[in-house]
Amino acid sequence: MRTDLFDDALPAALHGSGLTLLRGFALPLERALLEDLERVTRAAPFRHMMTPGGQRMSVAMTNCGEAGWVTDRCGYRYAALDPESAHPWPKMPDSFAELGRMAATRAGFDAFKPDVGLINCYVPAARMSLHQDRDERDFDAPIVSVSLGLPATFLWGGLKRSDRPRRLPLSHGDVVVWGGPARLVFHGVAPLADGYHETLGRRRINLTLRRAL
Ligand code: MD3
Ligand code: FE
Repeated sequence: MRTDLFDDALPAALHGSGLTLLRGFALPLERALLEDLERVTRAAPFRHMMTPGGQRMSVAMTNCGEAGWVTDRCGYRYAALDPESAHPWPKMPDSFAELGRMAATRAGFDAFKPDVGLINCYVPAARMSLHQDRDERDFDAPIVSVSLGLPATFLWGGLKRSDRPRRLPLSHGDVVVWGGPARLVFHGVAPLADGYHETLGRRRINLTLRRAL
């Protein structure tokens, strides 16, 4: 039995799931997004954070906006200051906020105003294990995710960690809106396959736009 979600099975699985897949939605904004990404990461460089259990994450992260998602030996939280610099995180670029708003509107969420942009950087073999995003204040707001660079296999689970995840391929420019019943599902990213992307090189960047505070 096939359990992956390439083309044919996907539309049916998406129906009523709360997940809206917008293939290529970020492409018209590619230049602005990459320029703004460069500005943010110059002010707040990618870093490998530590999980509360003491593991160094294979994904490097940074943030922009009113606060940033951080993890260290004390736990996970949103923090107003970048712990590396003790300065506020860089301002959320208009291109990010506008893309988040437009994608959320397409998915049926009006007036989405993200206050945090978490930026993940994957190199080949980097991965993110199954988890829920539950450090945000309001689960009624969706999370908008923007994939850039190398393709990845996104793992889309259920409300229990033990639910077998579906595999959803995501590539450069794809945008996903997770809301309603999809907001608290377990999810992750399979180890990144090696490759080279013409604008981002040997990396995948994922931007998540959130209403966290
Ligand atoms: C489903 N990032 O940063 S984005 C994360 O590709 C994270 O870097 C992955 O999971 C990445 O927390 C996946 C897609 C995503 C983001 C948030 C979600 C899926 C989600 C929140 C709830 C349900
Ligand atoms: Fe997540």
